[in-house]
Amino acid sequence: MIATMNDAEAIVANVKDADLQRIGNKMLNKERISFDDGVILFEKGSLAYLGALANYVREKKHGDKTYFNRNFHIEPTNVCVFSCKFCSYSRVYAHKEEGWELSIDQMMDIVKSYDGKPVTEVHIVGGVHPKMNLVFFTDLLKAIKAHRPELHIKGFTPVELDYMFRKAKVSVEEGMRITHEAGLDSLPGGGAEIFHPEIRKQICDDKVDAEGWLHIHKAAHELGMHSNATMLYGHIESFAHRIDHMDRLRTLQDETGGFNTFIPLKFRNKDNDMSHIAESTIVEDMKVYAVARLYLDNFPHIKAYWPMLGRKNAQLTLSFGVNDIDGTIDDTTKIYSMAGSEEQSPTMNTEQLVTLIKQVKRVPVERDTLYNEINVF
Ligand code: V47
Ligand code: SF4
Repeated sequence: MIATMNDAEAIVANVKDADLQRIGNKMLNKERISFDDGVILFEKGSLAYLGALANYVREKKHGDKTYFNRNFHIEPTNVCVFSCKFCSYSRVYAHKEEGWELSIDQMMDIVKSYDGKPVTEVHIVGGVHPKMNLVFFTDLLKAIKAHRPELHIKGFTPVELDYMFRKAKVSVEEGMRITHEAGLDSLPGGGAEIFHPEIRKQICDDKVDAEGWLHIHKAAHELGMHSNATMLYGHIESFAHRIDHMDRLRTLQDETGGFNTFIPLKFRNKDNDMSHIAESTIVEDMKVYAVARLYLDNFPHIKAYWPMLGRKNAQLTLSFGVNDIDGTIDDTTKIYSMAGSEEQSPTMNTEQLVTLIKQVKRVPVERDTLYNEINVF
């Protein structure tokens, strides 16, 4: 813990800048902060100030509890029709011999390799392969549910879903109903990047836009499904673009209440078309987590994705508003190792995750995807 409630009150009372004091008082009085307030926090907030406020909010909401889950990933393909400039992972369709594409049987072999193991979630996300269509994925979802009905399937970003639905010529609502009925339980947060068109045009011009992304999550929420949201930060975006991104999410959350978790994703610069851009500092990373905790007052959880940040930095986030560090993962994702993360083979067993959390004096809680508590350590 870096700050208790009294620490937060003291730090707000003593801050010299009038704007920061006004915003700090809003936080202490549980008032929502405005768009401009969010930008000011990035512009003027010191690491210590933002950390104290974010930790105050985190402890009000969750005390010391820090959630994790037991999950594994399936990445059906890294062949992709799109060409996001930050992506180190995809192989364009024209060079698909450099990529992988898994059959339903191969993916079921992965699922079966977890038989008898206490995983609660499979996370399915990958590139957009033109031959992997709605029928292919609904067959996959049905096969997983037939084999292990209680396994929660969190899968597909709006980038993949938008492409599937268009090719199948179904509306977003119809497509979400079909995938949900086939077994899709919730949506992960990917594909959001930075919503603002000024940035989206430069980093991922050809995939689903902000309105399309939000439409798909809204349709999922209307079916009673939950979902996550990410933000890819630390490249060419401004502070206002980050707040714009969070603001669009906060607005949809006011309407539907369907988001569980917000996950800031630090841009990693290895082997992609944006490698010339320096990665953000650890100070900036912590500020992003803290401002997210302060701005997204209607999001229950803020998650640090340890395979991307590294284990020690993930520990640090727990003092900057974060209350979830994702899952055991079991070396089943390549997205971050290919983009330059220090975690080249991301696996932690439950004991290691529990130790990581306990080392920084928080209480590890194993959860399922919907944050039902399974075990408090
Ligand atoms: O949308 C791609 C990101 C995302 C890079 O919902 C990169 O629980 C950094 O969304 N540097 C996919 N990031 C992963 C994702 C995710 C991960 C963990 C948990 C959840 C969840 C969702 O990965 C993409 C993109 O924003 N990404 N390349 C890169 N070079
Ligand atoms: Fe394709 Fe996703 Fe990579 Fe973009 S980030 S190129 S949509 S795999």
